Amino acid sequence: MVGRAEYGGATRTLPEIHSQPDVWRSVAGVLPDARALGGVFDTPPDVVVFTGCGSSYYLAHSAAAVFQRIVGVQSVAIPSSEVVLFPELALRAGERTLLVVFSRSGETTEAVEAARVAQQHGATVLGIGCNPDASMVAACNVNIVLPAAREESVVMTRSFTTMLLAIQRCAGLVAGDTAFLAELASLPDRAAGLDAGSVATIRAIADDRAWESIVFLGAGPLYGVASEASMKLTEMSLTLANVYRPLEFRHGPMSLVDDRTLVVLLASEAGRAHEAAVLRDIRPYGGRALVVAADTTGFAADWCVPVDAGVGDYARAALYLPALQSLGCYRALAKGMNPDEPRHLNRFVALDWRETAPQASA
Ligand code: F1P
Repeated sequence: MVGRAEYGGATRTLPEIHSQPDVWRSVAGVLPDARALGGVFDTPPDVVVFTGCGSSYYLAHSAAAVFQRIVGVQSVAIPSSEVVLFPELALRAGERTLLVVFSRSGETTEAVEAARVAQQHGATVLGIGCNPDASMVAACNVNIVLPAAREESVVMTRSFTTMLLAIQRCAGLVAGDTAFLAELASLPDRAAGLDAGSVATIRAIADDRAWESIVFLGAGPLYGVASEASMKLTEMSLTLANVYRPLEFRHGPMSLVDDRTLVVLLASEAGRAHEAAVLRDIRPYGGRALVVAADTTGFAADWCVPVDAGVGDYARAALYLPALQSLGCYRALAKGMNPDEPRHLNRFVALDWRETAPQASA
């Protein structure tokens, strides 16, 4: 076990980040074939609603993009609180709906309640989490549990990417897409974001006090991953972080850019030329840029971190996170904070709804 000194004080979070490629290898054992899906896709749903809270909601965004592309079924991402408070926006009568709820702990009140509400509305519910004994397990029709991905740290790192790989594998199994399944199987060996050169780049950015706020840009299947990267900077280092789809940035948020801004582009292959143009448009306003891409050439960026080019946009999403999770961790350490103990946060949010539940109508 590497000592505290080598990780500059992050005794739990950094080793958990670095452990991701090995933990990803556990997914195929949990989901050996389509039978592990418990029949939830035997009758194809009309729509798949992905849901969760916090990081697990951002995971739902990437999951919905992957599922719609690989399976071809209409897929959307909705926060669990919205499923509970506005079920009519998530669960339409007469539609065969599958609700997929992500929750590392399986104890987040809104997530467990969303599963219960969905069942009450006739939906089938698939739970994906890391705790086999959680309340969520009983609230779902079928569960996929990944205990090897659980962290000791408060913030989610390997649990996020491992649950993402699990739902990606589900999509490949449902679609019978052997090429996509092969791409996923190759990911642990492609997690190049952890090589020494990338870590050195990330540490240099984290130590650079010329920037204060940060903007993440990600499109398609990368928007959820970009949202998660933004949340890591917020949770671990208390950095003001925003996230947008790249081409949305010109439509207002561009006014944010000044010489204290760091823009991080998670570049896709599909949108590469347009995304590169956004970075070029940003540079005259000051600020620095990091591009994370399969091919980092041709971008107007101060720093580049490569991710493996050997798989497509829909398989590659998880590869962007080890480097960006590390940025949040090292930024916290550079600011004299402990990323293992983020301010005001717990491992999950448990609410006592006995006091705030809508009063039963007279
Ligand atoms: C959801 C969550 C985390 C967040 C914090 C509080 O947890 O919002 O995303 O980082 O730990 O809980 P879970 O439902 O995935 O267990």
